[in-house]
Amino acid sequence: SNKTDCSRTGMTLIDLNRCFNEHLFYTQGRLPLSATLNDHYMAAAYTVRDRLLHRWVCTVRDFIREGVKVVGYLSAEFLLGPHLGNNMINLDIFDEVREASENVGRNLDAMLDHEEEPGLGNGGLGRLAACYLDSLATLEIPAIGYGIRYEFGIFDQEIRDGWQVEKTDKWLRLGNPWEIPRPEVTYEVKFGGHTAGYCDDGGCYRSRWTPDRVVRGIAYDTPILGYKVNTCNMLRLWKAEAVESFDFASFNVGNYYGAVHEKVYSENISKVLYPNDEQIQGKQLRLEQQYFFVSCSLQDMIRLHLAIGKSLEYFHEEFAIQLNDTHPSVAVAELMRLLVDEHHMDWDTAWHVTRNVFGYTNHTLLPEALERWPLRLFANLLPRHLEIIFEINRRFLDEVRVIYPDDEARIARLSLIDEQGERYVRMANLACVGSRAINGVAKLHTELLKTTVLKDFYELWPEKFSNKTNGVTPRRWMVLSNPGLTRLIRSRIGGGWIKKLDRLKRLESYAGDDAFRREWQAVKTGNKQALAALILERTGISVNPDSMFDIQVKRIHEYKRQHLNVLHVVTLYNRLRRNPGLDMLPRTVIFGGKAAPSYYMAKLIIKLINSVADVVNHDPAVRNRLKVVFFPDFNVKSAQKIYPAADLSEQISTAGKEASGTGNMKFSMNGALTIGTLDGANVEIREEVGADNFFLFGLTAEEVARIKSEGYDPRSIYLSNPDLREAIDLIGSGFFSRGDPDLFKPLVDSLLYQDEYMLLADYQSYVDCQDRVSEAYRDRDRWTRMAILNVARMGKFSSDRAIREYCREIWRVSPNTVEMED
Ligand code: DL6
Repeated sequence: SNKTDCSRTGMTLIDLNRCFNEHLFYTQGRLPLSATLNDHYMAAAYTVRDRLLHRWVCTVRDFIREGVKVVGYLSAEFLLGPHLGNNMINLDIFDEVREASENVGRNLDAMLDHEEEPGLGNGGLGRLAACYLDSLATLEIPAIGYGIRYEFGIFDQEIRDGWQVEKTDKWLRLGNPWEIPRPEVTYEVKFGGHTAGYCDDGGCYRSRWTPDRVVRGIAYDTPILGYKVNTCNMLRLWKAEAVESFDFASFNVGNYYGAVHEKVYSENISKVLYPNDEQIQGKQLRLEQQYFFVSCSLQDMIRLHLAIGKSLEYFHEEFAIQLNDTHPSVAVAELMRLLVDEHHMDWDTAWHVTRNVFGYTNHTLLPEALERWPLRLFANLLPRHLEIIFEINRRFLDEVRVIYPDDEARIARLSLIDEQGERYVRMANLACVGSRAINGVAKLHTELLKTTVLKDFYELWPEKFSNKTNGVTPRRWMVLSNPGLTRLIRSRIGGGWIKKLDRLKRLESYAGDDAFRREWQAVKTGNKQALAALILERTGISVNPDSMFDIQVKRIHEYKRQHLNVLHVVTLYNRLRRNPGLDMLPRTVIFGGKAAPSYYMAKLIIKLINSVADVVNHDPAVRNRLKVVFFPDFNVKSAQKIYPAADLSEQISTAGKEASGTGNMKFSMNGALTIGTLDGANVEIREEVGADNFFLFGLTAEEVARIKSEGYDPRSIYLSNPDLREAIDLIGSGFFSRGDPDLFKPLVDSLLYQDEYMLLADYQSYVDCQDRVSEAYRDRDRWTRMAILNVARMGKFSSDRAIREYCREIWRVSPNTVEMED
């Protein structure tokens, strides 16, 4: 019978209790008395997972039965964060599972804390992919996320003597109850070797690729359930294995190491996530990773397509594939190879399919983050793809020449190959040429793309370009992480906003309501107390929950300007030293974020924060009016505790550098006010919440560009601003480095003699703005009113809105309601 036994996945407390105990016994092999925290966590996870799988099989059944168009989201990163709590929310069984846990004598929060998070991403780009999976499922859009099952995700960060130390993230150590290995879903991926031409039976000239290495990709599937719907999509991650895991020929001649070499070599591909954010390293293994997961994913989509009995000519009608940045952009050449070489399609038809199936999202304007691969490296690893890229380029440039005859400079810029000096394959150009749609991730970012890095492509194909401002999921970033606020909002306007975030607007009328404001403040205070306890546990620093929590958490990067925030801290400290009796608003300035292991300046900024913290926190003259904290190992799990506790959100990048930002949205949704520049999505946040409810400072992107072009001189600003000079000189003097003036010299010199990110130009405006922040915070009712209005006006920044736009304007897909069979 295809009837599902309902009680097996029932949603009542009785069903959950029974299921929990059964998993404890039959899955973990434990009696209640001997069960460890991990056993309980696993039993809870499997209990929840059963309910996901029930919905999953129904969703997959519909994929096949309905022949619906499916989104394939290709991303080298998915920064999912812990699953248990989120799945409980989406199944709407949070309270029941809490009770079932208590019934076996285990506190749910301890289990939630115990869960290892899959940190398969660096920051914004990977977390965005995770939010989008949540929204796709919630909006009942058939979708598959494709990526890499890194054995080690983003490193764990420890702080020793103020410095970042990286530790391997062994997230799979205790097993992963959320994934289903699919050993029968595997594909072979070829590397290296050479190509040779031949004539096929029909007399067509073709190219045959003889690789010198073949690796196998194995699928591991994670169910992704939508909020209060039956749609349960999947995230399919590929693990690399050797095709032949043991070379008996080598073993038989006594070469044990030779025998396992292939296995080790192959498995390396999915071993570890590259920890660079907005910075490329150009390592061959990285290109191997990209090609490996792209090839497996395209082969998988082609297999699914053929399984429903359709011809590959219609592939683009059944799938819409999104390239999350250029990391998967080799897909353009790989799809052409699969269609032409393996499925014997003619070039023009294959190109028509390819150009109509892909969309490309750009996530950065920073030149150092634009991917390009040395031609030699590319040719050695993917010789057939290079041939295909040359052919695409030849045809493309012929078209360009017709439109822009004699404009050789433009042709050189548009070419897929960079020919100045050493030759490179330009991955953004490949993505643009091979995609039907190109988008940026915030209004300003999209405009800057059109006028700077992708200007030539915009002039060529303006119709391909659109903006899709990022969004974040309110399920994880409000309901799960801020239960107090969720409860309070529900008490006034119900829960409809969780799926239709625009409905938060209804809170506006409570901004002037005294009782509501008191309750609001109580929620915030509770969240701050919880964070204070966590800070004490992680750093030994005790902070005062009555002080203003001023927070900057994000990757450490010079363009994000954590050191501008430090300059403000030192300025406040100098004021206190100068005037010990100063009536200063007490502030706790909290930083968190990882630095790429090879990014020296970013690591030095972490050391600077910790060094300043050490001095300020121990100076008796400060009398708790200023505290500085570096929160170690910022990740999704800690983020869920940090955003809800913030009063002030620091979004202070140099205008024109941050593509969008998504932390800015999470803070604001949790009732923090923003101090920020007109950069990325800050511009739109300010538009939505109103200029009066946003602390704006700094140069605009246009001013930054103009001043740069006219010749920027940071030293003259330093010389003419006594407070700035005092702050920089104190750092440079060795005051924060036990008398060593050399420690922070590279940072100080980079500010004084280069200041690429124009901290000095924005310093005074920032400090003045911070003074206005302090003033506003003193009037607690005014502040709370502003915070309520911020939350009420965050509707636009739900990832549901963003995904609806992608569905309508790029993917042309529609929802499919999944019915459960019972
Ligand atoms: O779009 C998601 C996120 C943006 O919010 C950030 O502003 C942007 O910095 C980030 N970009 C990257 C770039 N990585 N690459 N390439 O992470 O994307």
